[in-house]
Amino acid sequence: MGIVNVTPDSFSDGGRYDTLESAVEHGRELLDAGADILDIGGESTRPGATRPFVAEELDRVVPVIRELAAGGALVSVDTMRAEVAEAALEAGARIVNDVSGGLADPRILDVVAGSEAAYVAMHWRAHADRMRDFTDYSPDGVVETVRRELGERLEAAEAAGIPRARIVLDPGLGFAKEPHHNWELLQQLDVLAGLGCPLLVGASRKSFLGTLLRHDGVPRPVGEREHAHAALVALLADRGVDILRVHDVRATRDALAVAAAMKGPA
Ligand code: PMM
Repeated sequence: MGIVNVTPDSFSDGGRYDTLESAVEHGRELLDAGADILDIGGESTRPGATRPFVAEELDRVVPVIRELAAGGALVSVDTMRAEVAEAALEAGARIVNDVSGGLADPRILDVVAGSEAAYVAMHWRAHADRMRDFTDYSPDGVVETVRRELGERLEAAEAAGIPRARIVLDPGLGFAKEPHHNWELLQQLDVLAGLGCPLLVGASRKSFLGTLLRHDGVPRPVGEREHAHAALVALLADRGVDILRVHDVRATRDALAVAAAMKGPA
């Protein structure tokens, strides 16, 4: 899944693709590099970000989705809002990627249920301006707690009428998580796979990679985390992850090719 952030303020690529032309061109580049899915988002979820108005979010994503879907791309919309999900589906999106797992705007579950779309439910606890206050995973630890809380979101989605076969789960790396929480979740993805749905993982350019690579106490800047991410992708190849949400599709494809070659002929 290649990322197209149509936002002025994303932590990783804010402002680079915030016009229709640049976003569509970027989407096409990601497809050429081997993306199977394009994830189009109009709201930055970086820690501390403030939310755009609904009209702003709609203006950002709908034209980009319409154009890329019309060109034959499998498009996902990255939104927490029912209204945006509905407009995106009308414009041709076939996946709703909801980082809040239905908590921010529960009506989004009804919108997806009333469509044929797939639904990505990510583990989430609070909006970006407050998520740093929600990193306590005691007493059970992050893996067990995320499994339980994601399980609740899965139940809510099914109760709203979304069949389990259309639901994908995501540990939500970096969302109300300290760096060590992200590593524990990555180490024990099998626990989340036990919930019985495909898994999506989004680690690309995230700050826990920057923290890992810090030098003299300074985290590695966002644009210089790609090699570490490619190494992670290669190591995740055998861990039952179904969808990787990434900025650099080519590096991801290369890492997967290396991992496949090391496994030997099928
Ligand atoms: N991360 C971001 C945005 N959307 N969606 C899913 N399903 N999983 C993620 O980990 C995720 C997401 C934030 O990263 P970005 O600003 O680089 O898009």
